[in-house]
Amino acid sequence: MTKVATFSKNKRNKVLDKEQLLSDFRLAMESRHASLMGRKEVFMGKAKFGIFGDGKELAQIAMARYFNNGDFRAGYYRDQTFMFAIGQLTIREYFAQLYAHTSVEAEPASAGRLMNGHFATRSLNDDGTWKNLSEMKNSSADISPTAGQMPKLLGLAYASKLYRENQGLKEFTQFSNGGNEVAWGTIGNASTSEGMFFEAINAAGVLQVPMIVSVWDDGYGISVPNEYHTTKGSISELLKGLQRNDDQKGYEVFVVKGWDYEALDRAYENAARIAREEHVPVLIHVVEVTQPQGHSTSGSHERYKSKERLEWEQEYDCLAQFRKFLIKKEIATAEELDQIDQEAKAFAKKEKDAAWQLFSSEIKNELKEAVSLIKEVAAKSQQSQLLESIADELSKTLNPIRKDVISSVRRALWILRTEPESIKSDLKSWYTIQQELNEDRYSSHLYSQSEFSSAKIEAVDVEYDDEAPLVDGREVLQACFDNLLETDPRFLAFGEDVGKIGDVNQAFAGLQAKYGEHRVTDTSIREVTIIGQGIGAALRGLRPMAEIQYLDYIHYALMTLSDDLACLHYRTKGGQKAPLIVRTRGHRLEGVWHAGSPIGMLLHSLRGMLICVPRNMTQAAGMYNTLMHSDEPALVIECLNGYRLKEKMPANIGEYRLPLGKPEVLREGNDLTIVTYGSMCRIIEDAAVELAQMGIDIEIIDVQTLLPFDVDHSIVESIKKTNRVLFADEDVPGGASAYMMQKVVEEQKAYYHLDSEPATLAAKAHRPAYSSDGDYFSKPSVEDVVEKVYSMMHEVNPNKFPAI
Ligand SMILES: Cc1ncc(C[n+]2csc(CCOP(=O)(O)OP(=O)(O)O)c2C)c(N)n1
Ligand SMILES: [Mg+2]
Repeated sequence: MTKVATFSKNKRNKVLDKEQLLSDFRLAMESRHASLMGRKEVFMGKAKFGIFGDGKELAQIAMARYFNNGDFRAGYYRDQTFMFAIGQLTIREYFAQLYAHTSVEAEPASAGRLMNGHFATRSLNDDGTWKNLSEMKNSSADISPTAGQMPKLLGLAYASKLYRENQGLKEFTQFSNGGNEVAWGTIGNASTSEGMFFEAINAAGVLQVPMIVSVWDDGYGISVPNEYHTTKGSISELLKGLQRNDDQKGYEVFVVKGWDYEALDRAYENAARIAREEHVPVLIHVVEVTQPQGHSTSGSHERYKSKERLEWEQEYDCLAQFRKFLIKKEIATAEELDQIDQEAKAFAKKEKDAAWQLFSSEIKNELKEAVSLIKEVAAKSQQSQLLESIADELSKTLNPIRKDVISSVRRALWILRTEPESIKSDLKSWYTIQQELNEDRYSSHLYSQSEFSSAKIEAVDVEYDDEAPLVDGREVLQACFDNLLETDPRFLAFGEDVGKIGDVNQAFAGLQAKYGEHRVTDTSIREVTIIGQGIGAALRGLRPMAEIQYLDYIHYALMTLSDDLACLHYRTKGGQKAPLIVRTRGHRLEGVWHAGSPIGMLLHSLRGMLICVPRNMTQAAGMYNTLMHSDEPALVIECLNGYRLKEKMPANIGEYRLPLGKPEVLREGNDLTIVTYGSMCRIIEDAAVELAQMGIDIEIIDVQTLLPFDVDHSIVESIKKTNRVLFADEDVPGGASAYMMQKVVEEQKAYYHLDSEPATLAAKAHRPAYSSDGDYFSKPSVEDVVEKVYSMMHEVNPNKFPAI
């Protein structure tokens, strides 16, 4: 693929450099042919779906020219030309993704896990350690939800501000060269209607970070024209108020046509200088962009674009205009450009064919092996005809995929179910090996597989002096955070009210004064970009703690946590990590929006993150210490009602590390096991006292972390003793209590040790009502726990425990 050389300043002033222009033309044509061929591949059945970057070539070539080593992109599915131009995507890799090639070497962005047009560079070495990001051109890993790239874009730009202004970070040259890096965002015109676009745009203006956002405006979002999307039909008109002036900080806003090569070059050169040198954000509204093949392979744009519009799109196709421009300026003749076009087409085809060959030959080999193994076994089987026909049908599959191969083998094994092991053992062991390979291809890397995995962090016990003072819980956290700020310059905390007052419960009290505003920082009220700020900073080697003030407000951020952070490591097959700690507080306190415990919702949407539910601040601090040694993203939910409860101050506050996925037995007992977490621990401990007086001796287990969950299967050991279990929490019925029941009864096979039905006790299905009575009648109380346990014991022995 042709590399684009950088314009030197002097050359640029001459405006046109023949070699450069023709190399840009060649690259643009290669990218265009890749788009045209990509669509055909889908229609021929060689790929499932395609979405392409045709029509955006010129603007992306201009953007790439000013994209330096250390810079980051956060964009969307139209950016193939940009990725080609920065040398981080080859046409062969581009087609490998279209076909879903599962090899990291062939498809480094996602190893076939994402549909085409989802770009990413690999920030990590195979062992999970960081590469030198300052020496690379970087792209964060794309996601499909429109505008979903915006929150992390803010964080990628924010990291430059920290690296420039925080002197303690100067040594981290692997991630930054004095904060000179720009974060480049791209977004479609229609996607700017999303809330997170506006939130990120506003936050970048407030923070004054080097973020350049390009809007590729083709006038449509699939079939819907701009008048439905944007006030005044123009995002730059709408956002005029961003423009900085002599008195006020703000943005630079540029509007430029997507087919005007010279104007694009000027716009991007200026934008890069302003953002890089001055740390001022820039919005570039690229207008008059076309979409020659329509939105994607599902549907055609003739359905919604007028004849006039389609004609205009042909005339103003940026490549047609570029061609006219090159001829007019006598850079090349039409014949010379035709020649380049033909060469570009031939090159794109050669690379496409090579990608197909590599992708399909792997599967064809597997198919051949499977066919010959099935035929071998058919020769010895009673069911040879049936097996032969499976093998024949498989061998005739046009464009076979893995599913064809594996499902045939599985069906052959069904047929062989009554036949002796000896005749089918080769087929079976081949199948086992393939399933292991497929597990790696399609299901690996949900969590860290490196030495920094939380599972590999050595635990250190908490220690106390004889005279350990009793302090408020929040002071234990404060001592923990003080130590983290002192010992790790990469650690920083931010969120609403986290800075000056040290969070609403004062666990950071005094720490901004001690460590400065770059370490402990207030933010505006903008949950999703607080998380994005953390993701972006973590992608660039920092160790941020982003705070969501109350668990009930996490819904605003849930999309980004789920679609971006939780699946980042999985969707890049270990190519990127963002070890962000999300700190929040929840469970019972007061009313609908300060007492929530929607833990099931989090467990279901955040696989890929760790979810820690400490019962007190000592446990929480031990978790934070562990997390800071690991490279996994985590959510820690502290107990809202625990900050003023007294705890003993640990002697080794900076050293002790709580192992994750290890429940703790809070009370030993013989009659029934209660499995719980968080604020419910104290309710159940109080209930245990009452139950003991009734002659019922319960065992209480605090699971401590829900993801991971009891990795050693210790809970079933308790049930082997008590033969009864109750899963109790404050979530809705069937929420996290159901999750725990599945983990223990099914996965740990507690079923075989139960003498009573496994039971759950949760809060009411509605949100908790206000005030203490609201809490009492909404959340499980001591009386609820006592009566639930008693009723279970009554069923066992009605004489000893007569009905209440
Ligand atoms: C949150 C979300 N809603 C809907 C979609 C489906 N969708 C994919 S692309 C698209 C239109 C985007 O238009 P625009 O932002 O103008 O980008 P373009 O494709 O025109 O470049 C829609 C609605 C999505 N991906 N994400
Ligand atoms: Mg659009």
